[in-house]
Amino acid sequence: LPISPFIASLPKVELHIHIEGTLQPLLRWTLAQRNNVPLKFKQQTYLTYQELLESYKVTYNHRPELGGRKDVPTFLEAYLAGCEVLLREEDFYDLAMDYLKRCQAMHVRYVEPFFDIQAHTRRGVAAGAVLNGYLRAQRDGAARYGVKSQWIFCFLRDEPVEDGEAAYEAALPWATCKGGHGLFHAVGLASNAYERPPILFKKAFARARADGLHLTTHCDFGQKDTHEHIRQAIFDLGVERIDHGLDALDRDELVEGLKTRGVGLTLCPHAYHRRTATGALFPKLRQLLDKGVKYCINSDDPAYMHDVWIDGNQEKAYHHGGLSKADMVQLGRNAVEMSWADESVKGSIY
Ligand code: ES4
Ligand code: ZN
Repeated sequence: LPISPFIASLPKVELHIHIEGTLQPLLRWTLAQRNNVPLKFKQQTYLTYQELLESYKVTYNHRPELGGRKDVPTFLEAYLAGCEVLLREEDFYDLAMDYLKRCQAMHVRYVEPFFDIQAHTRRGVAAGAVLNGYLRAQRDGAARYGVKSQWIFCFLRDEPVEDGEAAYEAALPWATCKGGHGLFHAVGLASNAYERPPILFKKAFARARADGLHLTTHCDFGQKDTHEHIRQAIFDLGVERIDHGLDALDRDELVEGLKTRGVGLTLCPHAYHRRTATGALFPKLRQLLDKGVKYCINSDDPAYMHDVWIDGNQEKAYHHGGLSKADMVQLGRNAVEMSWADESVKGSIY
């Protein structure tokens, strides 16, 4: 789907993107050479850049535990395999600068990227290498590309809660709170949600709230127990946003909860469209608008989702969702309102 001039020229705010999910084949190849890391994935080794490029064309499997095939890799397996080339502070810096440069080209003015620090520290990478790399990119990206960012620490929900709490403790000096370096201002919950309900992280989230940080959590589309996860996120954790959360549409009490608590959804249409028929998916975007649920359009993991970035996701919503230009502008404004940017930044975007 080509990007229309209307979508291309919209000023943008992105609130749901995993920085590690922006690692494109060229940078991955470059970092593999620089760090002398073989490009292995499952039984395969990518020996040429062409082979690596080919590997990005697949649509990853939906999770086998939810009825998917066992012989096709899952998205998370591919995403974590990509992370293996990220070892040094410079690598994390280059990854983030690559993305922020692309933001400038897409007219993304402000972004709140997620980072999965545990995906790196559990491989033996020092937390400081990850955090200082992103921190330098936060500063240089704003100065060089005019793209401001405030970052979101994600707990890996399929790891023990205590491991996440320890990772949080180690990262806290890089947060916005009390004299920190100011990299991240929020926490989120990512990775495999299967039998890992948000409630498990209630204490960790309460701690982050007490530290003055904002709260969001993934409630992926079509997951097992998705409605209960959304209910917990709204009513038990008291998050300010939900990442995905599209299944709330099925239940009046969840729609009502989102509205009365002012919880917005960060949707990623292409992520769902990979495994959902057009006619089953896009009417939901119209319905959410009609019901008065606040949401915005985002990209999730564009490098691993057929190179579809925020503009491509907006184009899909515009083209398939029956949304008007005015609706699209409203969704852009929603992103500004749902963001946790300083008022001065919010006021500068539209
Ligand atoms: C993710 Cl698509 C998706 N789902 C869950 N966790 C994630 N982390 C990065 N991308
Ligand atoms: Zn996500």
